[in-house]
Parts: sequence; structure tokens; C-alpha cells
Amino acid sequence: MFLFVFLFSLITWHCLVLGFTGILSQEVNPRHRTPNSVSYIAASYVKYVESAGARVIPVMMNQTEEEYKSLFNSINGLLLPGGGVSIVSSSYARVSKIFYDLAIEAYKKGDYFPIWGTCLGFEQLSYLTAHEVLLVKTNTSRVSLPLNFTNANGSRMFKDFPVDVMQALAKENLTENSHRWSISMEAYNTNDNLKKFYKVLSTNTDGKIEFISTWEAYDYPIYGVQWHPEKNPFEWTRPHYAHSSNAVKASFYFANFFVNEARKNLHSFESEEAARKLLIYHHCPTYTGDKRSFEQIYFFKDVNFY
Ligand SMILES: *[C@@H]1O[C@H](CO)[C@@H](O)[C@H](O)[C@H]1NC(C)=O
Ligand SMILES: *[C@@H]1O[C@H](CO)[C@@H](O)[C@H](O)[C@H]1NC(C)=O
Ligand SMILES: *[C@@H]1O[C@H](CO)[C@@H](O)[C@H](O)[C@H]1NC(C)=O
Ligand SMILES: *[C@@H]1O[C@H](CO)[C@@H](O)[C@H](O)[C@H]1NC(C)=O
Ligand SMILES: CC(=O)N[C@H]1CO[C@H](CO)[C@@H](O)[C@@H]1O
Repeated sequence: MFLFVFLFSLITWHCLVLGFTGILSQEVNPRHRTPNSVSYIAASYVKYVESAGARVIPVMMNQTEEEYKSLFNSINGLLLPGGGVSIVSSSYARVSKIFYDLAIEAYKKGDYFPIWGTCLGFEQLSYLTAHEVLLVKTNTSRVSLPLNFTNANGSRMFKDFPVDVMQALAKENLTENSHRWSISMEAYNTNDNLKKFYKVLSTNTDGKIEFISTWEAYDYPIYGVQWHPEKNPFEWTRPHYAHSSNAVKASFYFANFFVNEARKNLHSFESEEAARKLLIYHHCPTYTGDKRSFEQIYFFKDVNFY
């Protein structure tokens, strides 16, 4: 009976409390940096995660490894957003590596912590897995494309996508590409670390080079898209962003997939109160759509901003 009550309260509590998703902040470009904006998260990533029913914890730069470990044990997944910092030497790179290593170590012990990389995040994952920069230049700066599916049918990511969404993704220009660097199929096929680790779910081409647009790790809950699912519903500053019903619906299924992955572990904060202190809700996004490519940005002072 006790056990039953205990289990029941555990389950109920977790149903209420789980779903804290970290989004990694990154250094503001030195040209734009001010004391009040040292690091940032584009608000579209926050809305994207929230649209699927999770609460966002911004993962700040420049904390100690112990602090990140403690955060890892409290949140349920991490999103590495797009951006423009170094995948080798930035704080973004440092923190990504800490979480990536922790996620892999955890998985080996039966603990399921998903990491999702978008654009720069995808490139960061390639570096973390390959231990070298394998990016090649592609002409993919401002273009929305359909996905060329490869192994999507046998994947975890697309398993629960409706057929009509898969068809739309395969035919319509729904995936926004804003990158000058890519992982080519050639680089993938000639790199054992990548090949053993990731299953390629879709590719694209810039007309010359075939590159990987979506992948998932075979054995770990690690996912990457070189394109931007969060832009369709939440960004409007470029005319090629797709906003059709299919575009927005497709984006939602990616958010839903990732947040669902983050429902599969029991990481939790000491208390609801401890979690509340760190929520993104304490910060206000700034309207930047008139000067930057993001409509709204969360700017952070620095590590001890909370
Ligand atoms: C890059 O791609 C665009 C179409 O997306 C095309 O108009 C442009 O000519 C290409 N540039 C080069 C240098 O190939
Ligand atoms: C994947 O599944 C869909 C729907 O079941 C099917 O129409 C399609 O042909 C399959 N694609 C491949 C490559 O097997
Ligand atoms: C997708 O975009 C390309 C150019 O990037 C264009 O040639 C093509 O017609 C578009 N396809 C659809 C279905 O709109
Ligand atoms: C998909 O692959 C085909 C065959 O390789 C290629 O012709 C086509 O341009 C690709 N489409 C996109 C959107 O990358
Ligand atoms: C943990 C960590 O990276 N701390 C650094 C935060 O930033 C200051 C100054 O920028 C460094 O002195 C710390 O070492």
C-alpha cells in the first residue's frame, strides 16, 4: 500500500513537474555586445519549445562544470540553438561538450537525456562526435527547401509524424536553411566516428554538394537538424520563411518529438520553487525584428543574472 502511494505520488508529481527544457545561450557578437547583453537566446527557440508543452530554463554561459552537472540532473533535455559562434572555442562549445558527455554517460546507465541541435547546434554535434571540424562551404544561406528523406521511415524522430506532414516535408519548401557550412555526405561517408554514431534521415543539396539536413544518433537520444524548424511559426524577418499551414504544422511535430523525448527521464529540481527561480519567465525578450534577423531576443547580462 505504502509502495503504491509512493509510486502514485511519484508519478503524479513527475507528470506535473517534468518538462523543463534547457536552451543554451551564446555569446553576443563582440560588435553588438554591451554590459547588459553579453549572451542571448533568440525568442523563437523558447516559443518553439513552449509550443509543445515544456517550460524553458536558459542555460547561461560561464558557469562551473559542477553547476552544469547539477543543472543536467534537474532539467529534462537540452536544445542547442542556431547562431554564429565557434564550435571549437566558444563558451557555447564548452557547455555543449559538458552536456553531450553527460548525456552519453547517463544513457549508458539507463538514463535518457535528449539533446537537440539546430543549425549551429547540428554543426556542434558533428564536432563533438567527430572530434574534428568536417564542415564544407555550401550555398545555403537563405533558402527554404523540401527534405530528401533517406532513412526516415525507420527513425525514432519521424515515427509518429502523420503521413500528410511527411509528404508536405518531402515536397514543399518548408525547411529554412541559413548556414554557410554543412556536413557533406562525402564527409560523413568517410568519417567512421560520424557514420557509426548518426543515422542520416534526410539530405539536401545546394546544387553541387549533397549535405546532411537531419540526423539522429543510432544509440543515443541525440538529434540534429541543419535547418530551422522554429522559424516557420515564429520568425518573419525574411521573405523566404514559410508560414503556410503545413509549414507551421510540420514545425510543431518536431517540437513535439523533442519535448516528448524530454518526458522520458526523471531529472528534477529539488522543488518546484527551485525550478521557478530559473525559468525564462524572469527575463523579457527585446523586439529586434527591425534590425536583426530575429523578431525577439532574450539578452542576458552574464552568468549571475538570475
Ligand atoms: C546560390 O543559390 C542561389 C539559389 O538559392 C542562386 O540563386 C545563386 O546563384 C547561388 N550562388 C552561387 C554562387 O552558386
Ligand atoms: C515510408 O512510409 C510511407 C508511408 O507508410 C511510404 O509511403 C513510403 O514509401 C515509405 N518510404 C520508404 C523510403 O520506404
Ligand atoms: C522551392 O524553392 C525553389 C527555389 O529555392 C523554387 O524553385 C521552387 O519552385 C519552390 N517549390 C515550391 C513547391 O514552391
Ligand atoms: C533531392 O535529391 C535529388 C537527387 O539527388 C536532387 O536532384 C534534388 O535537388 C534534392 N532536393 C533538394 C531539395 O535538395
Ligand atoms: C567558470 C568560468 O568559465 N568562469 C569564467 C567566467 O568569466 C570570467 C571573466 O570573463 C573568467 O574569469 C572566469 O574564469
